[in-house]
Amino acid sequence: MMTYRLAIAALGLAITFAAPSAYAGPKDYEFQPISADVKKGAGSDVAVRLVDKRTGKPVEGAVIFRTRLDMSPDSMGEMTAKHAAAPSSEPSIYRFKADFTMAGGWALKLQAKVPGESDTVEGTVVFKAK
Ligand SMILES: [Cu+2]
Repeated sequence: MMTYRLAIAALGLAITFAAPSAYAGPKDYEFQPISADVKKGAGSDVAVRLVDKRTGKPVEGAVIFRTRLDMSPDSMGEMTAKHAAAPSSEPSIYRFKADFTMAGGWALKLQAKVPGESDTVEGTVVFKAK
C-alpha cells in the first residue's frame, strides 16, 4: 500500500514538472538564416529555416503571411526592400527573392501561422548584403 501511494505521488510530481513544456508557445519557434550573407542587387535569393527550439527540429508547413525587409540593423529602419515569396523544394525552408538596393545589414521580419500553434509566430532574421 505504501509503495502504491509513493508511486502515485511520484506520478503527480512528474506531471507537475512536465506541464510547462507540454504547451507550445510562439516563443518556442525561431526563424534562422540558411546563409546570413546575401547578394546586393535585384532578385537576390533569401532563405530561412523555421526551427522548433525545444527539439531543434525544422518545422514544415508554416504559412508566412506578413513580411518586412528593412535596414534597421544599419539604423535605416525606414529603408525597405521589395521582396516576394519564392518556391522551395524543402518544406521547412522558406525562400524569397529580394531587391537589396544597398550593401549592409538587412532585417527580414516575419509573421507566420505554424501548424498546431494558435498564436502568431514572429521572427527577425538579419542578413548582410554584399
Ligand atoms: Cu540603407
